[in-house]
Order: sequence, then C-alpha cells, then structure tokens
Amino acid sequence: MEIERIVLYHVVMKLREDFETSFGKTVDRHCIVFRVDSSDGLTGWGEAPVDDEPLYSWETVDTTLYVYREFIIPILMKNPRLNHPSEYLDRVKRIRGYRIAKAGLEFALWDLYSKQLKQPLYKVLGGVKNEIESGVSIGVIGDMNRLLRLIGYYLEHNYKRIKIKIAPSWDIEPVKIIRREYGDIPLQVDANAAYTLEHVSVFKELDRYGLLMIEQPLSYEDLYEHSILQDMIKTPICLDESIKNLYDVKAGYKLGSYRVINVKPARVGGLTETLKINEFAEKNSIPIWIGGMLETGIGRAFQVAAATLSSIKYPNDISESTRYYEEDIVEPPWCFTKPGILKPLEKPGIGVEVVYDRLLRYSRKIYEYTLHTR
Ligand code: OSB
Ligand code: MG
Repeated sequence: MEIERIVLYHVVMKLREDFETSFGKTVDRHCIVFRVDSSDGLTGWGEAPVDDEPLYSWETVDTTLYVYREFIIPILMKNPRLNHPSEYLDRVKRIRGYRIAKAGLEFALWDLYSKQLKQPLYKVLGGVKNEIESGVSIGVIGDMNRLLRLIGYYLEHNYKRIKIKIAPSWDIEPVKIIRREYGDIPLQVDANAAYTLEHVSVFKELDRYGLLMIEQPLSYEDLYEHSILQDMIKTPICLDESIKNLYDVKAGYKLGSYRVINVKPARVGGLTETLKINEFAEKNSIPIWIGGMLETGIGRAFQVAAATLSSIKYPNDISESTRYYEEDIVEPPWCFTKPGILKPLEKPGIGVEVVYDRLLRYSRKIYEYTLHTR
C-alpha cells in the first residue's frame, strides 16, 4: 500500500460520568484519531488513546503530535510504501518509545490493509473467536452505596465481570462489602501502580476474597518487585502498565512477576506486537485479556479484533459505547449482541463507519499531512 495522506484529529469527548483512578480523574477524554488515505482510494482509521496529561502513560496528545510532525511523517515522506502493516513499527524504530503514538497509525494501516483484502480485521489477524466477553471497569467511587448501585446496574446489564479501581485506603473495605452484597461474582481490582512492597499486608488480606486477579499493584516501571509480591500472595497478579512490549512479557515470565497479562494493543505499540505477545502467551500457556483506555468506537474496534486471539482467557475491558459516551463517533455504536457479548463485524476492516460530522464536532484541532502527490 502507498500512503497518500495522513490526518490527525485531536478529539475531546466528554465522558458520561467522571472516571477516577489512583492516578487522577478523567472528565474530558482526549485522544488522537488517525485517518490514512491510500493511493488506491481507500481510507483506514486508527486511534492513539493518549490523554492530555502524562498520568496513566507519559505519552500525551502533545507528545504524539510532536513525534509525528518532527519524525514519523518525515520518515514516511521519504518512502510512503509499505507491503504490510507489520513493516511500520520497524520503519520507525529509530524513534525510541512513543508506543501509543505509533499504535494510532499502525491501527489505521491494519484497517486499510484489511479493506484492501476485503476481509474483516479480526480474520486478517488470525482471530479464533467471533464473540468476545465484556467485563466492566469501575473507577474509584468514594461513596459505598453508589458503588454498590453501579455494580448492580452493570450486573443487570450482563457484564461478565466487575473490576473496581483501588487505592490505598480504598481497597479491603469495598471488596469486603461487594462480596457481602453480591456474593461470588467474578470480581477483580486494579491498583494502577498505587502501592509498594510496604503494603504487602493489604494484598494478603485481599487474598481472602477470591479475586480473579489484582491488576498492577506496584510501580508502572517494575517487574522485579511484582515477582516478590506474587511469591507472597495467592491471588494472581495481572500486569498492565509494566508491560510495554514482548521483552517485558518475557522478562516478567522468567521472573514470575505475573500470572495474567492485560494487553492493551495501543500500549504495546499496536497489533503487530499484540500478535507476537499472543504467540508467546500461547506457547507458554499465559492467559491474557484485552484492556482499554476509554476508547471511542474506533479504538474499541481494534480492542474487539484483538480480543478474538487465541490466548484471551478472561473477559475484556471492552464495554458497550454507551458505558462511556452519550454518542459515539462510529455507526453502529458498540452494543451487546447477546448478554455481555460483543461481536466483531463481518465487514472489511474494522467494520464500523466513522460518522464524519461527529468526528469534526469533537475535533479540537486537525493536522493534515500529504505524503505524496502524483
Ligand atoms: O488501568 O486499565 C486501566 C482506563 C484508562 C486508563 C487505564 C485503565 C483504564 C480502565 C478502563 O480501567 C478500561 C476501559 O473500559 O476502557
Ligand atoms: Mg489497569
């Protein structure tokens, strides 16, 4: 394929309700949507789920705009031809890091490539299921009654597992009360790196509640201390922030830092790296699931496609569009086809259509790059 034009949209969408984690509160959700036009007249879409602040990740809207303007676009200008989306990450490997930024365009190239093949993206990736299970992620909700009501609401809406965010002093108590009120539901917690090894007693206490897993208890840069903690507790540790690529997966596997991995295709640099991680996970019987970063319907399509891969063994953080947004920027919006189940669409590429006037309405700024003119 030959890239003719790349457009970056800085999109800002208001969440239906604030989403609070141990690292901060999101009210307006920022991202960069990517549009890629090829010389054969096709269009691919992608999304880099970066925020406006370096909280979950150090990457932001501004670092993404910067790395494209200064480095990635100039590299692609020299040679806008790619035989396959998997060549892209290699083409820009001189630029270190910026994995979420790189993933935005990588996704769009996979969409474009699948549209050229006239195949649904999940099939092009080698997905092995055509239905995926959804869990829901609930932020830190300081009011216990409100948290219980929300859990009841999502259980009624058939989400297959509940994940709550925890933070020091909001951990054992909510878990204890949820177990008391809702019994043996599939439940897990996500600490977003808010603890240290000094808090071992909290995790030993949490061990008593039969959680599916504890997500990213310790530092976002750590693998070693997680291996110490995993040795001390029964509940499986699931890593999120600490896993940036296949190297981290391998090192953490050897160290025993995790028993489960939350793979966010964007966090690891895109679908090519996700496929490599899936392959390693399959060889070594590591269960994985697909995480999210409050994606619009565009990013959600790539999560859905990735969730059809063979090593996915738990419900994913892929909710219906309405969980976060009054109005999505794609049609159809992501909706359960059966209770708690999403289906990848059987149309070329991501299958959903971007509603252009909505995209423009939510775009704060647009950056257009023409790579090639005939
Ligand atoms: O840690 O998994 C996380 C959202 C933003 C940033 C980090 C995380 C999350 C979520 C929500 O937990 C997942 C989703 O539904 O998109
Ligand atoms: Mg997480």
